[in-house]
Amino acid sequence: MALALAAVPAFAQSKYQAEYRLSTVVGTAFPWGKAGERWGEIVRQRSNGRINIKMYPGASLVAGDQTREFTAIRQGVIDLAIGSTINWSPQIKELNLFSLPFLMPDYAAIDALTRGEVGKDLFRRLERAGVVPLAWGENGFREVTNSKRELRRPQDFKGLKFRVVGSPLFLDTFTALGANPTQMSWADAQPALASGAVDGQENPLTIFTAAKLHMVGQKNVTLWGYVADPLIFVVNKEVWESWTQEDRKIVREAALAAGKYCIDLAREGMTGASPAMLKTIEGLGVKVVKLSDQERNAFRKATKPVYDKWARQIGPELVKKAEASVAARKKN
Ligand code: X2X
Repeated sequence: MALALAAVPAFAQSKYQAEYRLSTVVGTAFPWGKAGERWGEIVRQRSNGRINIKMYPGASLVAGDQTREFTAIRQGVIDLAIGSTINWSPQIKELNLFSLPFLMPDYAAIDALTRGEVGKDLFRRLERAGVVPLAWGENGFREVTNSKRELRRPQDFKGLKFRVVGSPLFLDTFTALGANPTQMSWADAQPALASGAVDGQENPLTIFTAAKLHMVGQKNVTLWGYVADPLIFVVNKEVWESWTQEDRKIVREAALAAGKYCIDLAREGMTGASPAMLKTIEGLGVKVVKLSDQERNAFRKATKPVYDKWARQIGPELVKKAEASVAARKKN
């Protein structure tokens, strides 16, 4: 019996599924979806097809309700996911960290958090919640856009209707600026912008261009860099444990490679004195406002009470650690 078992390849002894479902919010027109595709490709190739990952963009495994994605991973409705810290923050309150207004002034600050002690703390937190975190990716700095006017000062937000993402922190931030925020999924955001039900939204510029938000009236972009959302590659725990050590290594290394690819894509054309991405967006007939330090400080001040309130909810120790990591960062 023992002999017969030894002759069976290790993977055939455990229960491998015909397909593993990978959830993302957006598809392959976006760095996020491209990273999902890449993750699946590397795994399929290196595992000789043992692990066959199929991507389900549009958070379609949870009927588009991206704030339920994390729960669905835990329950096994989703096998793997690349998720935004924002979308999972209703379940993991510590992930709200990245949404604290003006915590991260630049890319080096994001890296200082995700690659340092804070990143490790957050991965431990996710493990305690019953998922297996493998790597970081990036959606990007979330810039604010609208159909009505240039936004340079907090008072310019007054009375404007904004679509915001699923964490209540965003409701507080936009309310503090005198705007009217409404929470909705990304799937609902686009028709709401098109019909004028909302005036504006906030998202990384890669989302702006790939989703063609200039076609739904978004003629003003303000670069305020108030928050950025990293992405996290995770696997459902039971699925992970059903794989051999060799296959776990393949999936982990592929996630790290796809994560790096995602971050590179998310930052492409965004830096330098005259970033290519801004030229592209201006070429679409969109007015781009870049805030001076002084103008940015007015927003920092206006949103300070939101920062303080949420720092208490996230956990003052974690927030202090994050602030210290940002202060000590090596500038890129
Ligand atoms: O819904 C959004 O704005 C998006 C696509 O950026 C996220 O999933 C956080």
